[in-house]
Amino acid sequence: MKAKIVKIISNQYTVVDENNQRHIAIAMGKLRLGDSPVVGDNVIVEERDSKMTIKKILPRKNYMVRPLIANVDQALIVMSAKDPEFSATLVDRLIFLIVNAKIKPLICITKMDLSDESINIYIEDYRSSGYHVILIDKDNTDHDLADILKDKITVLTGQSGVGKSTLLNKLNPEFNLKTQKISKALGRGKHTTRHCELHEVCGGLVGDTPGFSSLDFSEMSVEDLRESVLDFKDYADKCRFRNCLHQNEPGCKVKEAVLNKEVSSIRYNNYLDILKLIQERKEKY
Ligand SMILES: Nc1nc2c(ncn2[C@@H]2O[C@H](COP(=O)(O)OP(=O)(O)O)[C@@H](O)[C@H]2O)c(=O)[nH]1
Ligand SMILES: [Mg+2]
Ligand SMILES: [Zn+2]
Repeated sequence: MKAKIVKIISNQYTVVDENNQRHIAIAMGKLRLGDSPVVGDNVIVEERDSKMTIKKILPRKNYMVRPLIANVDQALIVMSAKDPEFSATLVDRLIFLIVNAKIKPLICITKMDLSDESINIYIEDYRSSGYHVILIDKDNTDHDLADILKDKITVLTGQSGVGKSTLLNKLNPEFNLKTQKISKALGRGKHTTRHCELHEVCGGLVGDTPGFSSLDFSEMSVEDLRESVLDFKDYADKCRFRNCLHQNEPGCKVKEAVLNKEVSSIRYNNYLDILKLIQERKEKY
Protein backbone atom coordinates (compact mmCIF):
# COMPACT_ATOMS: atom_id res chain seq x y z
CA MET A 1 0.00 0.00 0.00
CA LYS A 2 1.21 3.51 -0.83
CA ALA A 3 1.28 6.21 1.84
CA LYS A 4 2.91 9.54 2.70
CA ILE A 5 4.83 10.31 5.90
CA VAL A 6 3.44 13.40 7.63
CA LYS A 7 5.05 13.17 11.05
CA ILE A 8 8.02 11.44 12.69
CA ILE A 9 8.68 11.04 16.38
CA SER A 10 11.76 8.90 17.00
CA ASN A 11 10.86 5.59 15.31
CA GLN A 12 7.15 6.28 15.04
CA TYR A 13 6.03 7.35 11.62
CA THR A 14 2.58 8.79 11.03
CA VAL A 15 1.55 8.01 7.47
CA VAL A 16 -1.53 8.93 5.48
CA ASP A 17 -2.66 6.39 2.91
CA GLU A 18 -4.38 7.01 -0.42
CA ASN A 19 -7.80 6.84 1.25
CA ASN A 20 -6.71 9.63 3.61
CA GLN A 21 -6.48 7.21 6.55
CA ARG A 22 -3.80 7.80 9.17
CA HIS A 23 -1.67 4.98 10.51
CA ILE A 24 1.29 4.71 12.83
CA ALA A 25 4.08 2.76 11.17
CA ILE A 26 7.61 1.72 12.05
CA ALA A 27 10.52 1.57 9.63
CA MET A 28 12.37 -1.63 8.91
CA GLY A 29 15.86 -1.57 10.46
CA LYS A 30 17.47 -1.69 7.05
CA LEU A 31 15.67 1.52 6.07
CA ARG A 32 16.68 3.38 9.18
CA LEU A 33 20.34 2.53 8.74
CA GLY A 34 20.50 3.56 5.12
CA ASP A 35 18.51 6.37 3.67
CA SER A 36 16.19 7.15 6.54
CA PRO A 37 12.60 8.07 5.78
CA VAL A 38 11.75 11.75 6.23
CA VAL A 39 8.53 13.73 6.37
CA GLY A 40 7.06 14.10 2.87
CA ASP A 41 8.36 10.74 1.70
CA ASN A 42 6.07 8.56 -0.35
CA VAL A 43 6.47 5.06 0.96
CA ILE A 44 5.21 1.51 0.60
CA VAL A 45 3.78 0.21 3.85
CA GLU A 46 2.75 -3.30 4.73
CA GLU A 47 0.69 -4.63 7.58
CA ARG A 48 2.27 -7.60 9.29
CA ASP A 49 1.19 -9.11 12.63
CA SER A 50 -1.13 -6.11 13.01
CA LYS A 51 1.92 -3.83 12.78
CA MET A 52 2.30 -1.31 9.99
CA THR A 53 5.83 -1.33 8.57
CA ILE A 54 7.51 0.96 6.04
CA LYS A 55 9.05 -1.32 3.43
CA LYS A 56 10.34 1.07 0.84
CA ILE A 57 10.87 4.77 0.15
CA LEU A 58 9.75 5.80 -3.33
CA PRO A 59 12.07 8.06 -5.37
CA ARG A 60 12.18 11.68 -4.17
CA LYS A 61 11.76 14.66 -6.47
CA ASN A 62 13.69 16.88 -4.05
CA TYR A 63 15.02 16.96 -0.52
CA MET A 64 15.32 19.83 1.94
CA VAL A 65 17.60 19.66 4.96
CA ARG A 66 16.28 22.52 7.07
CA PRO A 67 13.61 21.52 7.87
CA LEU A 68 14.10 17.90 6.91
CA ILE A 69 11.42 17.22 4.33
CA ALA A 70 11.15 15.49 0.94
CA ASN A 71 9.02 16.08 -2.15
CA VAL A 72 8.27 19.74 -1.50
CA ASP A 73 6.14 21.13 -4.33
CA GLN A 74 6.32 24.81 -3.53
CA ALA A 75 7.67 27.41 -1.13
CA LEU A 76 5.55 30.37 -0.15
CA ILE A 77 7.80 33.38 0.38
CA VAL A 78 5.94 35.43 2.95
CA MET A 79 6.97 39.07 3.08
CA SER A 80 5.06 41.96 4.59
CA ALA A 81 4.46 45.15 2.62
CA LYS A 82 5.32 47.08 5.80
CA ASP A 83 6.37 46.37 9.38
CA PRO A 84 8.86 44.86 8.67
CA GLU A 85 9.53 46.84 5.48
CA PHE A 86 9.25 44.95 2.18
CA SER A 87 12.63 43.84 0.86
CA ALA A 88 12.96 42.73 -2.76
CA THR A 89 16.59 41.81 -2.02
CA LEU A 90 15.43 39.28 0.52
CA VAL A 91 12.63 37.96 -1.70
CA ASP A 92 15.05 37.50 -4.61
CA ARG A 93 17.63 35.70 -2.47
CA LEU A 94 14.91 33.34 -1.33
CA ILE A 95 13.75 32.81 -4.93
CA PHE A 96 17.28 31.81 -5.99
CA LEU A 97 17.65 29.35 -3.09
CA ILE A 98 14.19 27.87 -3.60
CA VAL A 99 14.58 27.36 -7.35
CA ASN A 100 18.01 25.86 -6.76
CA ALA A 101 16.37 23.33 -4.44
CA LYS A 102 14.04 22.36 -7.33
CA ILE A 103 11.04 23.87 -5.58
CA LYS A 104 8.55 26.31 -7.10
CA PRO A 105 8.59 29.77 -5.50
CA LEU A 106 5.40 31.71 -4.79
CA ILE A 107 5.35 35.22 -3.37
CA CYS A 108 2.87 36.18 -0.69
CA ILE A 109 2.76 39.84 0.36
CA THR A 110 1.02 40.36 3.69
CA LYS A 111 -0.12 43.47 5.58
CA MET A 112 -1.36 45.11 2.39
CA ASP A 113 -3.65 47.16 4.65
CA LEU A 114 -0.55 48.94 6.04
CA SER A 115 1.11 49.65 2.69
CA ASP A 116 1.16 52.71 0.46
CA GLU A 117 1.41 52.86 -3.34
CA SER A 118 5.13 52.14 -3.41
CA ILE A 119 4.53 48.39 -3.03
CA ASN A 120 2.78 48.31 -6.43
CA ILE A 121 6.09 48.71 -8.25
CA TYR A 122 7.26 45.42 -6.77
CA ILE A 123 3.97 43.60 -7.29
CA GLU A 124 4.02 44.60 -10.94
CA ASP A 125 7.70 43.73 -11.27
CA TYR A 126 7.22 40.16 -9.98
CA ARG A 127 3.99 39.55 -11.86
CA SER A 128 5.33 40.76 -15.19
CA SER A 129 8.40 38.56 -14.64
CA GLY A 130 6.16 35.50 -14.38
CA TYR A 131 6.04 35.00 -10.59
CA HIS A 132 2.80 34.25 -8.84
CA VAL A 133 2.04 37.01 -6.30
CA ILE A 134 -0.64 36.59 -3.65
CA LEU A 135 -1.81 39.61 -1.64
CA ILE A 136 -3.04 39.38 1.95
CA ASP A 137 -4.43 42.00 4.29
CA LYS A 138 -5.78 42.08 7.82
CA ASP A 139 -9.24 40.80 6.93
CA ASN A 140 -8.81 38.96 3.69
CA THR A 141 -7.07 35.82 2.75
CA ASP A 142 -6.72 35.52 -0.99
CA HIS A 143 -9.03 32.71 -2.09
CA ASP A 144 -6.44 31.81 -4.62
CA LEU A 145 -4.33 30.55 -1.78
CA ALA A 146 -6.69 27.70 -0.88
CA ASP A 147 -6.50 26.43 -4.47
CA ILE A 148 -2.74 26.82 -4.51
CA LEU A 149 -2.25 24.71 -1.38
CA LYS A 150 -4.62 21.91 -2.42
CA ASP A 151 -2.92 18.53 -3.03
CA LYS A 152 0.57 20.04 -2.63
CA ILE A 153 3.34 20.00 -0.07
CA THR A 154 4.16 23.60 0.78
CA VAL A 155 6.80 25.14 3.02
CA LEU A 156 6.64 28.71 4.22
CA THR A 157 9.60 31.00 4.42
CA GLY A 158 10.09 34.58 5.57
CA GLN A 159 11.44 36.62 8.48
CA SER A 160 9.70 36.56 11.80
CA GLY A 161 6.90 39.06 12.18
CA VAL A 162 5.75 39.02 8.56
CA GLY A 163 2.53 37.15 9.35
CA LYS A 164 3.19 33.48 8.62
CA SER A 165 1.42 32.15 11.71
CA THR A 166 -1.46 34.60 11.27
CA LEU A 167 -1.92 33.42 7.70
CA LEU A 168 -1.88 29.72 8.51
CA ASN A 169 -4.17 30.25 11.42
CA LYS A 170 -6.67 32.02 9.19
CA LEU A 171 -6.59 29.12 6.74
CA ASN A 172 -6.76 26.45 9.42
CA PRO A 173 -7.55 27.59 12.97
CA GLU A 174 -6.21 24.30 14.34
CA PHE A 175 -2.76 24.95 12.95
CA ASN A 176 -1.36 27.37 15.55
CA LEU A 177 -2.75 25.44 18.41
CA LYS A 178 -1.10 22.27 17.21
CA THR A 179 2.28 23.76 16.33
CA GLN A 180 2.53 25.60 19.64
CA LYS A 181 1.81 22.40 21.52
CA ILE A 182 4.49 20.56 19.56
CA SER A 183 7.15 23.25 20.03
CA LYS A 184 6.50 23.20 23.76
CA ALA A 185 6.71 19.42 23.91
CA LEU A 186 9.95 19.34 21.95
CA GLY A 187 11.55 22.39 23.52
CA ARG A 188 12.07 24.51 20.43
CA GLY A 189 15.60 25.62 19.76
CA LYS A 190 17.22 22.26 20.11
CA HIS A 191 15.10 20.54 17.50
CA THR A 192 13.96 23.39 15.26
CA THR A 193 16.09 22.43 12.31
CA ARG A 194 15.45 18.71 12.44
CA HIS A 195 11.84 18.31 13.28
CA CYS A 196 9.02 19.08 10.92
CA GLU A 197 5.45 17.98 10.75
CA LEU A 198 3.13 18.37 7.80
CA HIS A 199 -0.33 19.70 8.66
CA GLU A 200 -3.40 19.55 6.51
CA VAL A 201 -4.36 23.02 5.32
CA CYS A 202 -6.96 23.55 2.57
CA GLY A 203 -6.62 20.00 1.30
CA GLY A 204 -2.84 20.20 1.08
CA LEU A 205 0.08 19.66 3.46
CA VAL A 206 2.02 22.55 4.96
CA GLY A 207 5.24 22.28 6.98
CA ASP A 208 5.13 23.75 10.47
CA THR A 209 8.74 24.94 10.37
CA PRO A 210 9.85 27.79 8.10
CA GLY A 211 12.49 26.87 5.54
CA PHE A 212 15.46 28.68 3.95
CA SER A 213 15.92 30.85 7.04
CA SER A 214 19.72 30.77 6.88
CA LEU A 215 19.96 32.36 3.38
CA ASP A 216 22.98 30.18 2.84
CA PHE A 217 24.69 30.41 -0.56
CA SER A 218 27.84 28.61 0.55
CA GLU A 219 26.92 25.41 -1.31
CA MET A 220 25.86 27.16 -4.50
CA SER A 221 28.11 27.41 -7.56
CA VAL A 222 27.90 30.24 -10.08
CA GLU A 223 26.36 27.74 -12.51
CA ASP A 224 23.70 26.76 -9.95
CA LEU A 225 22.92 30.42 -9.37
CA ARG A 226 22.64 31.19 -13.08
CA GLU A 227 20.08 28.38 -13.49
CA SER A 228 18.07 29.62 -10.52
CA VAL A 229 16.94 32.90 -12.03
CA LEU A 230 13.70 32.07 -13.83
CA ASP A 231 13.64 35.59 -15.32
CA PHE A 232 16.62 34.74 -17.55
CA LYS A 233 15.19 31.54 -19.06
CA ASP A 234 14.03 32.96 -22.41
CA TYR A 235 17.30 34.81 -23.03
CA ALA A 236 20.15 32.81 -21.50
CA ASP A 237 20.22 30.23 -24.32
CA LYS A 238 20.82 32.96 -26.88
CA CYS A 239 23.95 34.45 -25.29
CA ARG A 240 27.08 34.22 -27.44
CA PHE A 241 28.87 32.07 -24.88
CA ARG A 242 27.18 28.97 -23.60
CA ASN A 243 28.66 29.44 -20.12
CA CYS A 244 27.77 33.16 -20.04
CA LEU A 245 27.26 34.47 -16.50
CA HIS A 246 25.51 37.57 -17.85
CA GLN A 247 28.08 39.77 -16.14
CA ASN A 248 30.42 41.52 -18.60
CA GLU A 249 30.53 39.02 -21.45
CA PRO A 250 30.05 40.31 -25.01
CA GLY A 251 26.91 39.19 -26.84
CA CYS A 252 24.98 38.66 -23.61
CA LYS A 253 21.27 38.53 -24.35
CA VAL A 254 20.27 38.71 -20.70
CA LYS A 255 22.05 42.02 -20.22
CA GLU A 256 20.48 43.27 -23.45
CA ALA A 257 17.03 42.23 -22.17
CA VAL A 258 17.65 44.15 -18.93
CA LEU A 259 18.54 47.28 -20.93
CA ASN A 260 15.37 46.80 -23.01
CA LYS A 261 13.35 46.39 -19.79
CA GLU A 262 12.30 42.88 -20.77
CA VAL A 263 14.07 41.42 -17.73
CA SER A 264 13.68 43.08 -14.32
CA SER A 265 16.69 45.19 -13.38
CA ILE A 266 15.80 44.61 -9.74
CA ARG A 267 16.26 40.85 -10.14
CA TYR A 268 19.32 41.29 -12.36
CA ASN A 269 21.10 43.48 -9.81
CA ASN A 270 20.23 41.12 -6.98
CA TYR A 271 21.60 38.28 -9.11
CA LEU A 272 24.86 40.20 -9.71
CA ASP A 273 25.29 40.78 -5.97
CA ILE A 274 25.00 37.07 -5.18
CA LEU A 275 27.18 36.17 -8.15
CA LYS A 276 29.96 38.42 -6.80
CA LEU A 277 29.51 36.91 -3.36
CA ILE A 278 30.06 33.42 -4.76
CA GLN A 279 32.99 34.52 -6.96
CA GLU A 280 34.75 36.22 -4.04
CA ARG A 281 34.25 33.15 -1.89
CA LYS A 282 35.89 31.02 -4.59
CA GLU A 283 38.93 33.32 -4.79
CA LYS A 284 39.51 32.99 -1.07
CA TYR A 285 40.11 29.26 -1.17
N1 LIG B 1 -2.15 44.93 9.78
C1 LIG B 1 -1.85 43.64 9.60
N2 LIG B 1 -1.18 42.97 10.57
C2 LIG B 1 -0.89 41.67 10.38
C3 LIG B 1 -1.25 40.99 9.17
N3 LIG B 1 -0.79 39.72 9.27
C4 LIG B 1 -0.18 39.60 10.45
N4 LIG B 1 -0.23 40.77 11.14
C5 LIG B 1 0.35 41.05 12.48
O1 LIG B 1 1.77 40.92 12.42
C6 LIG B 1 2.30 40.39 13.64
C7 LIG B 1 3.22 39.19 13.37
O2 LIG B 1 2.46 38.12 12.82
P1 LIG B 1 2.86 36.58 12.95
O3 LIG B 1 1.80 35.81 12.25
O4 LIG B 1 3.14 36.23 14.35
O5 LIG B 1 4.23 36.54 12.11
P2 LIG B 1 5.26 35.33 11.92
O6 LIG B 1 6.42 35.63 12.84
O7 LIG B 1 5.69 35.40 10.50
O8 LIG B 1 4.58 34.05 12.24
C8 LIG B 1 1.11 40.05 14.50
O9 LIG B 1 0.92 41.09 15.44
C9 LIG B 1 -0.06 40.01 13.51
O10 LIG B 1 -1.29 40.36 14.12
C10 LIG B 1 -1.96 41.74 8.16
O11 LIG B 1 -2.30 41.24 7.06
N5 LIG B 1 -2.23 43.05 8.43
MG1 LIG C 1 5.13 32.51 13.61
ZN1 LIG D 1 24.56 36.20 -20.93
